[in-house]
Amino acid sequence: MTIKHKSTALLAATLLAIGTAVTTSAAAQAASCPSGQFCAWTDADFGGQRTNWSGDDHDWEDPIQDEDSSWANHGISGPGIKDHVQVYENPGLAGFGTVCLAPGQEIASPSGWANDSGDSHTWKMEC
Ligand SMILES: [Ca+2]
Ligand SMILES: [Ca+2]
Repeated sequence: MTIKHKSTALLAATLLAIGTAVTTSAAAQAASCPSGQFCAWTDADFGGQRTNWSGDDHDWEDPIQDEDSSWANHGISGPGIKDHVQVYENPGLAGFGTVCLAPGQEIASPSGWANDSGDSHTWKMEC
């Protein structure tokens, strides 16, 4: 009886450990971006170097300037809150918009010329 309990506890602990490992691994694959912030990475699939902002930035700097290849909007959403993020190809919110992310949206790989184009971004009400 005691042995059975022990082995059940051991099994449960093992499953728990496996579950934790899987969760950690999955989290590493998805976008790791602080709550309330907009994040951009120099590589696709949220790889390379990350830059993150809570507000606007009208003049991106190294390493993200013209190197952005994946993006995540982890901004706080709610009525009357600017919770969308628009990225522009030039500093000062100028030129073409490259990517625009709804709240919670993550873009793992760039489409076409949006890759390595960003120079500024702003939070806005909608895309
Ligand atoms: Ca890049
Ligand atoms: Ca640019």
